[in-house]
Amino acid sequence: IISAAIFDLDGVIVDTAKYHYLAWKKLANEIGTDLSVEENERLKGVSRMDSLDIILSLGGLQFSEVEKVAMADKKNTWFVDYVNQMKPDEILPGAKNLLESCRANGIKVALGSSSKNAKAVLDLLKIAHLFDVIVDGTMIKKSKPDPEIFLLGASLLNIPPDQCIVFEDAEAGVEAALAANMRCIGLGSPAQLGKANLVIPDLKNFTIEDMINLVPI
Ligand code: B16
Ligand code: MG
Repeated sequence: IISAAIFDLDGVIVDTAKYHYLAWKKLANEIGTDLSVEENERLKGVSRMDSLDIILSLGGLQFSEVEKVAMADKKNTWFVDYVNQMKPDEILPGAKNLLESCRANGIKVALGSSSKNAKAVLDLLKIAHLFDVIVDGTMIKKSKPDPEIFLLGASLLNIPPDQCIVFEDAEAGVEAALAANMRCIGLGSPAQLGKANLVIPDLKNFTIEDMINLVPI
């Protein structure tokens, strides 16, 4: 049975992934390296400092901890500037509908995002009230693919992990969900998310009936 749905934020509910990419690429260029679209896939679902470490190792660069913190802060300032211009109509197609129908059908709803900006983004989109529990990057020690984020969501909802289903767009997120002993629906390409129980392109035509057919309530 399924009693709770846990949603990733970037790439599932809203396309903030494009703003993360723009801000990281700007930083990469500033320090004399670059970040391709393919390389950027490795940053999805990964914490801010881990993302920076991946960029630096791709570019063969090394900096002190103090310099790295300053770079991560700079990237975040650019990201927040982009996000502040976002409008509620940037919610990805089908996402709000699915959140509302989960609630209408008695399925608990949690957010499981590695982002420290998650609450601010939900407030901007005016959808924070649709979540019973919000778990974000400020509440965890280990980022995806570690299952900590999803296990914390399940425990705050008071629902056993095997009754939870996770919606994820990142490989690290799919791995985190499976490591938490949860079912997982991947949003994106089967080549990247093949480990998920089901991979669909997006939530546009995905209904709660589809979710229930996959795993009966
Ligand atoms: P911040 P998610 C993740 O969010 C993003 O996918 C990832 O690219 C980002 O680095 C991470 O949040 C941390 O974000 O810098 O805002 O704390 O996909 O888990 O919702
Ligand atoms: Mg994501």
